[in-house]
Amino acid sequence: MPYYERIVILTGAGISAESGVATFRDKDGIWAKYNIEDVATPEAFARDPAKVHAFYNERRRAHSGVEPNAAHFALARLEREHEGEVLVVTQNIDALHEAAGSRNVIHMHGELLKALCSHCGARHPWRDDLSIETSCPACGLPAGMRPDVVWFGEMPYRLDEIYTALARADLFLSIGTSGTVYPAAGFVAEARAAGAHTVELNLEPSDGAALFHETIHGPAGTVVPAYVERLLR
Ligand code: BJW
Repeated sequence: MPYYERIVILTGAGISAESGVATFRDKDGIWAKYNIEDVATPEAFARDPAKVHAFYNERRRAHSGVEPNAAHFALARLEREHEGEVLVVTQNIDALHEAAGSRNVIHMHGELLKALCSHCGARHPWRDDLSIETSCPACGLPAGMRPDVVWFGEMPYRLDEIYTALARADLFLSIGTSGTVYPAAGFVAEARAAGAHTVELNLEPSDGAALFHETIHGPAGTVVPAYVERLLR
């Protein structure tokens, strides 16, 4: 295994599957039970905020019982022990990378344990249920609090930083993502065009599997620790 100086790792729902967090597009995934148009667009929130709050309240409650798995811990170990740069860009809104010890993490689709005030733009750590009656702790106005997540049609967070990191990366790993949601699905092409070696680690070939130099298929909790071990050796 060559030495890589700047590693960018994209993670998706599959890395948290073995922690008991549902994925989106697997046969028993979230989108098999809910319509995207009902719960994951700004239009849905404007039309029926109570339904959208109920969806995220349930996921926030479920989050309190979940723990990182071997894949999250392996990435935290990589950040700790690798001499070069390691950046995790996650599409996940759970807090499992941080719980495992990763520090250099970008949540491009937001965070379940934060709330965002649509009146004043303030962000707050949030563990309780949200409702249309919830007032913003900063501006005091009711009816504007929403989960701090990125819905379809909204701009993902910190894209400038992500594209800068992709342009400098010499290794790009994609872990546990179906490669169906943009712009994340386009990151492999960006990194590859900039000269990075690209590797997919996923349970099965993703939609974009052909774009990677290398593909490793299996559960994240097994293949990620093994890959990290090889990188650090
Ligand atoms: C395992 C495993 C195990 C299982 N081990 N692996 C047409 C073309 C191109 C783009 C578009 C288009 N039409 C619309 C768009 C844009 C749209 C988009 O991409 N749509 C596509 C569906 C086509 N994108 C957007 O709107 C984004 N914004 C944007 O583009 O802004 C630019 C812009 C804005 C405005 C104007 C103009 C431009 C925003 C996307 C937001 C996505 N939001 C969600 C919800 C977030 C909050 C929440 O969690 O509720 O993000 S949707 C959902 O999908 C969530 C995820 O982060 C995201 C990706 O899912 P992920 O992680 O890949 O999960 P799965 O379930 O799909 O895959 C899991 C994988 O794991 C599978 O492969 C399994 O095999 C594997 N797996 N167990 C390893 N144990």
